[in-house]
Amino acid sequence: MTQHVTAVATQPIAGQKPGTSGLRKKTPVFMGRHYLENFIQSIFDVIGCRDENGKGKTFVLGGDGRYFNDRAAQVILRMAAANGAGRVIVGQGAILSTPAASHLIRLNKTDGGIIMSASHNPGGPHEDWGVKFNMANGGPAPEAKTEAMYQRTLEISEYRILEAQDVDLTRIGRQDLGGMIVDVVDPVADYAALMESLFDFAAIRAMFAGGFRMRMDGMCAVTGPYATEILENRLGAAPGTVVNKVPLPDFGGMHPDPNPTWAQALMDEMFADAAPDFGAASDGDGDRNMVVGAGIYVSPSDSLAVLAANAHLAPGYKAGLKGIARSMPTSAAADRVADALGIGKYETPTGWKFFGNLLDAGKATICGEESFGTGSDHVREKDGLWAVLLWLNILAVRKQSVAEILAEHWAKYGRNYYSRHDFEAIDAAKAEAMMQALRQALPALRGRKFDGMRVSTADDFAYTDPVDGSVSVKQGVRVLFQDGSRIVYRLSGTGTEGATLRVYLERYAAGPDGLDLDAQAALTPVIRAAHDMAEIAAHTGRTTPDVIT
Ligand code: VG1
Ligand code: CO
Repeated sequence: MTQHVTAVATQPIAGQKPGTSGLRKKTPVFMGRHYLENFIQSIFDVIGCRDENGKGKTFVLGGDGRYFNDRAAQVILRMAAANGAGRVIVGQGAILSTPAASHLIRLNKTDGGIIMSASHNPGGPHEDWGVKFNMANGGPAPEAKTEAMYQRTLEISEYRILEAQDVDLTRIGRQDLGGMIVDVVDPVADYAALMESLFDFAAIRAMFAGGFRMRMDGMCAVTGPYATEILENRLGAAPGTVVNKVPLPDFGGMHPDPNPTWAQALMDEMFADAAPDFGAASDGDGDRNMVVGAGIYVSPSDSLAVLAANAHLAPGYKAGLKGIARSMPTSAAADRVADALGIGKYETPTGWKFFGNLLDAGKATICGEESFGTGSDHVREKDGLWAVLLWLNILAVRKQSVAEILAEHWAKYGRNYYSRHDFEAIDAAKAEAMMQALRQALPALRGRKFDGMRVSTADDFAYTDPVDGSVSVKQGVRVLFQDGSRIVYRLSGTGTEGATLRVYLERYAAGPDGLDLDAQAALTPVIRAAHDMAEIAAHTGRTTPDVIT
């Protein structure tokens, strides 16, 4: 077929700088003239669509089903063809959860993939849209690559696009797009097979058959089809276990961020009389998870620690773990497990891209973030359903409730009380000024007392990757106290409006007493210290957080 490639003249557009996880903007911004095209061309310019022998590369394409994904997918396909790519594997309906995309990239030994998602940010014509590139290992592009893409957006003068009709993304099978192969695949099948290879489906099936009840909230985002196939069809969970299971372009108006604030309905059900045994929710693109037991919320930091301590109970991890990695703001609960197991522990900056090297090098097997993200070396993204299934596998083997498992965990390791307080949509300049003032105050903080707690060290977290030596600075201000308590301050890198200040609070209780307090109550002095030290009210005008997790 003759190619009709148009080179469209364009100009750099300011602000196309990827954040913690790709480029996220308001949907109308992305729909603006040349906006998507400039960024996609910049990705292709940095990654290249042909290998050194001139052979077209293979990419994966999919997204969380949000508004504009369908049209963006057609643009991306036409641009991939025009830039010389040989083949693109697309999820049917342009749907792929982020972990499923990561798996397809690896399974098919492709050259990477493009994921259309703004993850936990709301979707719709007036909400958020986003896109990111994952490398051939299945993981988010490292900072050096995203920075190169950003630099490219600042000098771009044209993009290449094929003149062609839309590809039929509803039809599974092979199609041609100007000489490029487009393979439309079932978004769920390969991912479900991967899960079956890791977990004891027979044991989980027996647990459901024995009357175990679960609620899974898909939040009208991408997880629904995956959860329905795996939990209801393959594991025999009661029909209706998965709710809000159809991905909608606006997520049904829900905010697909699985935390106690935004997954309120699930929380209410899990704390009511006759609550199910286990509850879970996932985010827009299926990489996050919140897990809840009957009458008990599991903080993500604790979930990571419990999963790491019990992973050997699942077939995929029976040989044990090589190491555990957590993002810096995540509590040290996982470190205690690593110490007890005598394996490596790693502390990385926020964002899954920093785990990739540790996983590739075989230094870590399980990774986690306090922001409801857990995953392992089975893919190179965090994986919401994976965490839910590992919990189910552990529950099936231990035959205990979530509450009992947590109580035993804390009795053994002590408890890291933990919470994150978010102050949203703050004036960006004010938030920056607060962080700046805090950084300047760091040297003078050491030895000072707040609420009876003395500061032992205070710094601005910098990370040197142990595998490739790359350095990432200014990753969050952290203040450690002599009693083991800790406060971390950082600004979100995924928002699209103003600034979000995240304050991470932690306090350790060794036990045996004081292990079952309410987290906010246990953290009261740390919360007060956090406000005093950073003068949050004076800088931002805020005294109470918008979201508490
Ligand atoms: C947030 C979380 C971070 C997570 C990132 C992407 O980033 O804090 O832990 O990796 O979102 O998650 P930030 O910069 O806003 O704090 V997802 O599920 O939105 O891709
Ligand atoms: Co996500």
